[in-house]
Amino acid sequence: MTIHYDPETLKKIVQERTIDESAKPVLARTIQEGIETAWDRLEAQQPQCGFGQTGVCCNRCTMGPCRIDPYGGSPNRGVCGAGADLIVARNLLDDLNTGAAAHSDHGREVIETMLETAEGSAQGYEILDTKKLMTVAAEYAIPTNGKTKNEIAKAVALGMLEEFGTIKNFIQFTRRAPEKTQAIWNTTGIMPRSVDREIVEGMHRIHMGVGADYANILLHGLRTALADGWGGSMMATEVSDIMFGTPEIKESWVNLGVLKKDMVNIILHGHNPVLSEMVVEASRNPELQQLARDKGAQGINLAGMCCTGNELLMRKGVPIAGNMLNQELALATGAVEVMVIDYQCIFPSITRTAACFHTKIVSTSEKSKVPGAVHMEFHPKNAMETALGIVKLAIENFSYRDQNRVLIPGKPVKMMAGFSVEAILGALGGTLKPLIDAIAGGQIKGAVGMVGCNNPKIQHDFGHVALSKELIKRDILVVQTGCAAIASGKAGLLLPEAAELAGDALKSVCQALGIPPVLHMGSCVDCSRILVLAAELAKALDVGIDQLPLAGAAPEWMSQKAVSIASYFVASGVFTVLGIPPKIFGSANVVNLMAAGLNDVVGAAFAVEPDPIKAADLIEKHILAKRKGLGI
Ligand code: CUV
Ligand code: SF4
Repeated sequence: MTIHYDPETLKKIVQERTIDESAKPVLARTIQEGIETAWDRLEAQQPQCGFGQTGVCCNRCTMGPCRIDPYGGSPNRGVCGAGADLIVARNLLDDLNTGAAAHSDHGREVIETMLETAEGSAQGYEILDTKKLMTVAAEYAIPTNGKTKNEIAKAVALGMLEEFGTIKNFIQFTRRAPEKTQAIWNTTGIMPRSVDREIVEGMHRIHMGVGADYANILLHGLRTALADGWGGSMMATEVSDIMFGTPEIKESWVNLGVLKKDMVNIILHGHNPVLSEMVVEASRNPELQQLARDKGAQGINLAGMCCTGNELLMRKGVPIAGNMLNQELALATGAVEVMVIDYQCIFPSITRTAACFHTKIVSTSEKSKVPGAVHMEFHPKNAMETALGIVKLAIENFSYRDQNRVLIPGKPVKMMAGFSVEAILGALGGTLKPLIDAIAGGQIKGAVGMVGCNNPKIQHDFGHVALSKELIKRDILVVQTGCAAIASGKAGLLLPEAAELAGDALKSVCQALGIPPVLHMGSCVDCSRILVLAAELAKALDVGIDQLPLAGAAPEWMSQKAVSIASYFVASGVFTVLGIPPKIFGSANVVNLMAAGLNDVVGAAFAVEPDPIKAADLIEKHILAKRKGLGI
């Protein structure tokens, strides 16, 4: 069915939805052909529920559901007697728990894969980065003398798995934080004890009738978030590096234009690299390459999406088709044989979108099945077999593609990625000193960690790109992960040439080092790399992280994981600006605590500012104040 819009109206709708040039023609197609997308579904949800938006809706027990008048009227208590403060705080902790659990469960799977690899029961994997393995083994006080690589990896894996439910009452990687920051966590009582414990306790605390003190609930939220950032996520990053290699600076390509009309296209979407790394291997299999040619294709083309894409980009240079709001558009190109999904941020309706074309969705995780998908369940012990099977399925599906319906718009944009902390150190000549000197000398005013998703409530990629441009113009270095980094890639900000858009001082630093003014540090779990970088800077200056001229930003966030990330940034001492308001405005007390009170607890707080210029103003003001505090 084709719906006819006059060209001006169509252009206007597309314009309002995205700034991603390669996405625009495909978005227009979805509108004309009635292929439903998140933007359409957001429209269908209007007006969204005001109780939900302000966080005052509670559905925790069967005396409810209850809702509080967000403007202080009646009703002001749920059936159990809970008021707005408690309901809002519990809902927020619920989101945070879910986000911390998602990151950490992903981390656990990577660690289990390393364990099985070390024990020789996984298929196709090896321990790639022995140097990092040794560093981490030393942190865990694991003896390495006379031990084989696999023996050490096994001990590290077991040591980390223990962190999920340990009774030693701290998570090892929290020791990477500067002492002053650790002291704040100890004083406040938010030093995370173990990953699972904080999440489970968080779930306990939101049960009906467990505590009525909103502040006490939110403090535990900070502890849970720290267990994610310095625990589950950091372990996911470090073990992925040990298994698949610590990222090095490399070039690749981004946007829907990375799909190829004459090739078998496989999109790898989701978050966990353990299977997708094997798909990369499988796609190089000579027999499958031949099979692809036999089917009339030039070869096999892999493209990443969201954070699985970021993981593959960082380590293997695999091009990226796009971020969260590109997932349906990638399918609507009609050029995708298979979209492989693991988990998180995958639209549940993705198989409906795929059904408009020949595309097959292949689900691979026992935890994440989707009706209408081909389920090819992945486990470390059958990893290579599964990956080969997936590639073969894609090749066979190529024959069913209707080339007349293929719409691959524009050309991909070049980008630079792979900025792990190790790679940044490498670019600086092995020490942070040049960076510290540049900050102290004012060539770099400060740095911002920009993270998080897309959200159809704001023009796709605009939040990330506009804020990034505004910050670099003010000589503030930007480091990014997740969908934010992909947005910058599409906008050309991840190139050394983008230094032209920076202020003169930052521009000269970037040009001297040959780096972009916006650095791609990886996937969402790799926000832990930002923590490590901040910790190293603080330790070099003998201060707490909260004293550094740093800030966080999540201009287009949507997921519960983003709640956890933003919270561990703040709990680590990093002022963080959100572009999308969190669902807390039904409680003035919760808002005050989050936006101000936390300054006295952890030395940082949140702000909400959707306007990129005003957000940059807030950030710059904060950074200048921190510089003053340091006497620079
Ligand atoms: Ni986590 S950043 S949508 S894919 S959490 Fe998913 Fe990475 Fe947001 Fe983007
Ligand atoms: Fe209502 Fe209280 Fe039950 Fe929530 S926990 S649904 S506020 S009675």
